Amino acid sequence: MSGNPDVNRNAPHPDLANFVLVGDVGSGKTALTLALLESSDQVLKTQAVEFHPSHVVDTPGEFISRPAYYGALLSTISDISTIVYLQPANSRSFSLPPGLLHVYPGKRVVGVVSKTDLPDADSEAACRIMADHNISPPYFLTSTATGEGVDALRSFLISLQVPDASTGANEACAESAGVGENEF
Ligand SMILES: Nc1nc2c(ncn2[C@@H]2O[C@H](COP(=O)(O)OP(=O)(O)OP(=O)(O)O)[C@@H](O)[C@H]2O)c(=O)[nH]1
Ligand SMILES: [Mg+2]
Repeated sequence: MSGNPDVNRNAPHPDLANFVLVGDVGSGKTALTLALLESSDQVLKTQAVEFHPSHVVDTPGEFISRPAYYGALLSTISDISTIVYLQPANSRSFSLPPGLLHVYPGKRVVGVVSKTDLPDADSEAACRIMADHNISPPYFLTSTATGEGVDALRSFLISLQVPDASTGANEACAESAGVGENEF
């Protein structure tokens, strides 16, 4: 894992740190990672865990779509405090493995609706799916095609580096989700 401060010093957002993106194959993890980092790298299929500076970690979707990879996922997230879970706006299936967060009950989970620009997007439904699976609001509605929500998510993730901050999410979606605290 690269936590090299010399590398990070040149990053546009040196305080963006300590989170891992998880979500189904093609849910938009790599595109969102690069947008958050303001990287001009090409979005390619993720073949293995990718460690960016400051413990920003992009995972292959196979990590959660194939139980054989759960062990690899667990070891990848072990020393990272925040899990960013992507729920595509046009998907009705929830893909965070059941029980994953029970192994590491101290993790914060940030719910992100990805691909909100798609014609068949239903962001409200995506929020409800996360709420139904005990991911608490706020939720962040994002599109790397339009840039929607990327700055707000980045600000929120940076704010997590200091205690007791939580701003910038889509409140309307959070309210419509109508859930309380999660159990993680
Ligand atoms: N329209 C639209 N397309 C997106 C968005 N985000 C990602 N995509 C596209 O969706 C495809 C998959 O995006 P990736 O970022 O590679 O998805 P991933 O979750 O990293 O996929 P794996 O690495 O296979 O797990 C690519 O063709 C992206 O260009 C978005 O917000 N809107
Ligand atoms: Mg990827």
